This record gives sequence, structure tokens and C-alpha cells, in this order.
Amino acid sequence: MKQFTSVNDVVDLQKLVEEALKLKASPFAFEELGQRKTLGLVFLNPSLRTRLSTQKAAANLGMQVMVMNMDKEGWALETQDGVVMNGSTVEHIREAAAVMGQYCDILGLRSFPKLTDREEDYSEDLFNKFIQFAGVPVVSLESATRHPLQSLADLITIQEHKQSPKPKVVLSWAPHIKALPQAVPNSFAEWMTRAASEGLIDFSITHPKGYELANSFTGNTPLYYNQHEALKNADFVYVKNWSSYEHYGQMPEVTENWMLTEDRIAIHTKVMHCLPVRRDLELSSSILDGPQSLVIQEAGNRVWAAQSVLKQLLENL
Ligand code: SN0
Repeated sequence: MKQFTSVNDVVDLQKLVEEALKLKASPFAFEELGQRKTLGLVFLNPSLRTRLSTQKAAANLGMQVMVMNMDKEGWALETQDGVVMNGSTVEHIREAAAVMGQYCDILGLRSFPKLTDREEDYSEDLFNKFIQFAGVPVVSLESATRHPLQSLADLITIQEHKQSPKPKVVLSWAPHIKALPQAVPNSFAEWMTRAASEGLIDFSITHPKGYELANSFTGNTPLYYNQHEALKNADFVYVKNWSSYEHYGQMPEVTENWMLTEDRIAIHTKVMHCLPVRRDLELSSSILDGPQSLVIQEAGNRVWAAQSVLKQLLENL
């Protein structure tokens, strides 16, 4: 593996999940591998799980970690080319990324979309420039359109908790008060589509009209506008809010209540969410506090997702 920005960087999906579960069973088996190697984690947006789990994963592999909270502690970054920098931006991403590449063997970057210009966000211009100028392998810690470490942790969690050889997995839209990125559901759909194509799961999506995700992420995945119908016999429900792709960054009106509650799912259905979750807005607190929730185990698996990816990148340095 030379970089990790989407499921397309993964050659053997099942092997990566197996590797992550092996690392979970034996976290320090490769503690020499990352010795004298430095991981830099660059955040342009907030983070809890990604920051701590990736830091822990790197430490388990013997790496040194440096964290740069660019949004709060760095110079204001310019990302456009051909501008005279006589305004508020202080440093161009060309120099910033190249300099961080001098200090680090691997770099991680988190950068949310602005949700105003779809073409700009979906071009992943900032992310691609960072990769281009860093000159070292880059791991996505969530980009404008994807969150692959989250999706890998989700697949690990499904693999760990499944009760049948081919469980039914449903992505279900949830209400929110803010317009959120499509990165998490895009990525989840992309990873689950790949898992479904390898016969590991059955995958479908349910959301209100107006919240269709880009086809490049969902492919031929069955889509239901009726949540009740979609959730029948589901083994795993993945709850997430996202804003509209078509009416980009908008929140088209939804009249029905889409919040997942216990009465909407079977007793054996497990509930997942990437977190942070807004209780009793996206998901009922009775589900979150009950035996059907996997959200904490899922967050725990972020360590093994990050560690399996860092291990493959280190082996390729
Ligand atoms: C982010 C998102 O992409 O949906 C990060 C998820 C890992 N979530 C939020 O920004 C939540 C913000 C909020 O106000 O609830």
C-alpha cells in the first residue's frame, strides 16, 4: 500500500480485515516495525476518535507521532494557485505540505468539505495537492468526500459481530440540525459495495427523497425511500445524517420522522454510528444505552483499522 485515501487503495479487502483482527489479538506483534519512523497527523477540522486511535495505532507499531492542529495552531493556509497572497492566508499548501513531508515518513490529513461548491469539494483539490507536495505516503483522516479509516473499522465490526455468513447491512439516513458532509456515507457505501461484491454482506440504503448519494459511491445498491421496508430483517443498521448531494449542502425538507428508535428494529438488529452522535436527534438514547448498540465497539476498532493500514504503509516504505 502506497497511500490510503479510499477502498481503491486496498488490494485484498478480506486480508486487511483479517490483519486488523490479528492486530487486535496481538497489538504489539509488530512494535519494531515503526521504530525511528515518524507519523504526522494534520487536522484542519476537529477530531476525537481519529486522532486518538491513529496515535495509539502508531505507538503500538513503535512509531513517533506529531500532531498539528493546523486550524487552531498553524498559519492560515492558501490552497489556490496563482493568487497574490496579500490577504489573510499566510502560507501556501505547496510549502506547508512539502515541509511536513521533510519531518515525517507518513502523513495523515483531515479536511472537511466546505459544502458550498460541489465541484470543488468532489475534486478533492486540497487533498490531492497535499498528497502531491508532501512527497510521502498520505493517510486520509477524512477528506471532503470519504472517511476510509472509519469504513474499515465498520467492516471489521460487522465481521466481528455477524451471526450469519452474509448479514444484511442497511445504511439509514438520520435527522440533524446542521448540514453535514457526505464523506461518511459515501465511504461506507463504497466499502460495503465492495464487500457485497465479494459476497461478504447484503447491502442496501434508505433515505428520504432528495438525499441521494453520488452514484459513483453507491453503484447498483438497492435504495428504499421507505425506512420501515428497508429495515426488515436487517442484521446491522448504520445510522448517519448527511446533507443533499443534488441540492448541494442543502437540507431538503423531510416531513416524516427518520430518527431510529427501538420499535423500528428487530431484537437481533445491531446499530452502528461513526460518532459523534446527537442523542435523541439522530438516534434514540435507549438504543445507544442498550444491548443493540455497537457504537463503542466500533470506535474501539478504529485502532485496529488504523494499525493495519499503517503496518501496510510501513512495510512499503
Ligand atoms: C462529521 C461528519 O462528517 O459527519 C465527522 C464524523 C466523523 N460530523 C460532524 O461534523 C458532526 C457535527 C455536529 O454538529 O454534530
